[in-house]
Amino acid sequence: MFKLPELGYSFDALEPHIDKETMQIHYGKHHQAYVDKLNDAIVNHNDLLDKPIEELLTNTNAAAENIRQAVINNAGGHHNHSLFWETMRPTSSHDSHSHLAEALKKTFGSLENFKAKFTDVAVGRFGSGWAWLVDEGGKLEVYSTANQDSPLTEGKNPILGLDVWEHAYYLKYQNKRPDYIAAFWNVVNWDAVGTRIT
Ligand code: MN3
Repeated sequence: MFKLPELGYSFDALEPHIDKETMQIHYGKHHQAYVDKLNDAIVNHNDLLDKPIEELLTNTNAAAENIRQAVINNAGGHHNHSLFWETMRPTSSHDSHSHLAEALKKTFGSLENFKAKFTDVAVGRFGSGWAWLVDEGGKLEVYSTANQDSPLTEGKNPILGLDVWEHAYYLKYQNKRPDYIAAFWNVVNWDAVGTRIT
């Protein structure tokens, strides 16, 4: 059965950009609920129980029709959030800006251009969803998905993701999604993102 991954830092480690209470609820309630609902959906499906989460998402047709949407939603929710926690690091730590900076510069012209494009996509996602930097066969791309839909289901490898559901920012930022996105850049773990490039 699936379970919550270790967070790797304390709930207040991303303050003041991502507040402690949001982290407690987001990780402990929202992410936990995706894990629980995923386990509930597949409990009687032995063929799915052994599969890694990535495989559930790359081949959603392997799930029986009556549980398929639950798998898409909750395996997506579990994988997206697991990646999200690892995409951030405590405000006290620093990163080395490795080969990722070069790749972003090559694709988007500059890091600032990349951030601007990503921000546009994140602000523009109507309703709930995620903004992504994906690696598709060595080609970097920015786009967004609705709900908990995973880029893996579309054959794209997510290397940086930002949750733009209101539950990710409403307590601190209320309706000001752009302020939350701007704050996010202060806690991005560029080293972790860089290791995900294939
Ligand atoms: Mn969330």
